[in-house]
Amino acid sequence: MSNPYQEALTQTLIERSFRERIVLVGVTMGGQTDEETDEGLDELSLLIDTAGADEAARVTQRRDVPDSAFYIGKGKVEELKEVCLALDADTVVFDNELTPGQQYNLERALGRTALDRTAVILDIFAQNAHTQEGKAQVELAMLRYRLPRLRRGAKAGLSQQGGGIGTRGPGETRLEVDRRRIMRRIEKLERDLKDLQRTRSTQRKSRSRSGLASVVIVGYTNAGKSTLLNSLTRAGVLVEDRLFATLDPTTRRLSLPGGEPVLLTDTVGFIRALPHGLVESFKSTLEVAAAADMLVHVVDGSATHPDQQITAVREVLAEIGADNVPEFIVFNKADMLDDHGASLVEEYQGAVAVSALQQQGMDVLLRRLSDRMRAISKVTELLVPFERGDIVASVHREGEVVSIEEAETGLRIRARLSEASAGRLREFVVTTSNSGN
Ligand SMILES: Nc1nc2c(ncn2[C@@H]2O[C@H](COP(=O)(O)OP(=O)(O)OP(=O)(O)O)[C@@H](O)[C@H]2O)c(=O)[nH]1
Ligand SMILES: [Mg+2]
Repeated sequence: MSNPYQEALTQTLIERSFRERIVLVGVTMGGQTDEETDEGLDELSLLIDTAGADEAARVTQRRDVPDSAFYIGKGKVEELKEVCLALDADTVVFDNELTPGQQYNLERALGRTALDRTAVILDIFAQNAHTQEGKAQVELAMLRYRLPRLRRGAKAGLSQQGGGIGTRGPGETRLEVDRRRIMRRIEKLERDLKDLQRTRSTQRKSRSRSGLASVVIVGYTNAGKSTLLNSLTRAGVLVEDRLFATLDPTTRRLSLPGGEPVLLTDTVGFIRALPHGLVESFKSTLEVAAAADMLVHVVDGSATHPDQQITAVREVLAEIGADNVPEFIVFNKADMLDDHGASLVEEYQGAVAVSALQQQGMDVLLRRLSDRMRAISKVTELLVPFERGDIVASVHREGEVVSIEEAETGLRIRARLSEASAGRLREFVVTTSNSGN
């Protein structure tokens, strides 16, 4: 990569966690249960494993509110230090988001790197970004995360505490220079990404001219989104039992039974409390979901709490403005379930259960998707002169007629038509409205 800053930043985070032994810290707040904290730590452990490090131990605490200086209590900080010493762990990772101040205080008190969940997710994203856009988005997210955390080197920071003479040395100046440089880089990345976004929206427009509807696969990370795209289209997208294996979107054409072909896109997965800065930086990738005609929401049916994953995904969808796009829920990994997903399908109206890996239930999925696509296609109103029986016939052939009534000058036909058909018949089109569903 051309930019030394990104390289250095990525490198720091990767080196920090690479094959390191890490102590996980979980805090159970007010209304939470210990079980929830444990489940959070299980997921953090998976994230850490994906980032290339190992869990050495877990330290937990129950609190009403986070301690402003250390997040956990001072006694807990001592305990944490002892655990780190005993296990020779040189990094601690909090499942909660730390403020830059808390992170700094913890590092000083523990003499070790203190990270939070966001830093681990950023690290994984940095390892998995491959396209120019993906890399730019990750770099932007990392810089935004690092900026408020910039310090003079730890040692300089300690010896120069207290202000006054000695604090305005070269260390301070370098910090300011670093800060300015990072800010300039952030602005440049924001500009570049805006350009890429413009290109993307132009591409989207030309696609909608092609008349193909856009179906976007969304879902919790590791739910099997890429496996589903592959098994439906032989796309050959990388599938791994790791979190965030996919960062860059892939689009393939998919033929639906008895319907028009659609464009099917696989994209980045979501996770509980996806860092806001990351969502913000990934706007251009996530936009495809907001602009979709239909979301195929893939859920890992074998997860401990599929409903919580659904909620987490819907929260991110709302954050990116995709919460009004029709959603089709697909419970995946049915092969792992005793009832093959029957109870989940019963609970979620209109959902289907499949095994993308074993290609089970794919025909039902395709039929249901085709039905849903027809139901959401737009209702076009046409006014066709009485003598144009040929046009009436082609409306019947190409679309689904909702109603026909006689008007003064001809037949008023309301029909669901593809954009392509509506385009061909445009001289007869009066209005187009979304029928919703
Ligand atoms: N048992 C079972 N495993 C599956 C199924 N579908 C996918 N998997 C496995 O689940 C893991 C994740 O699959 P992916 O397709 O990479 O999941 P993804 O949603 O694209 O994940 P990210 O891109 O990382 O967010 C892989 O190990 C797959 O082999 C399925 O139907 N049954
Ligand atoms: Mg994937």
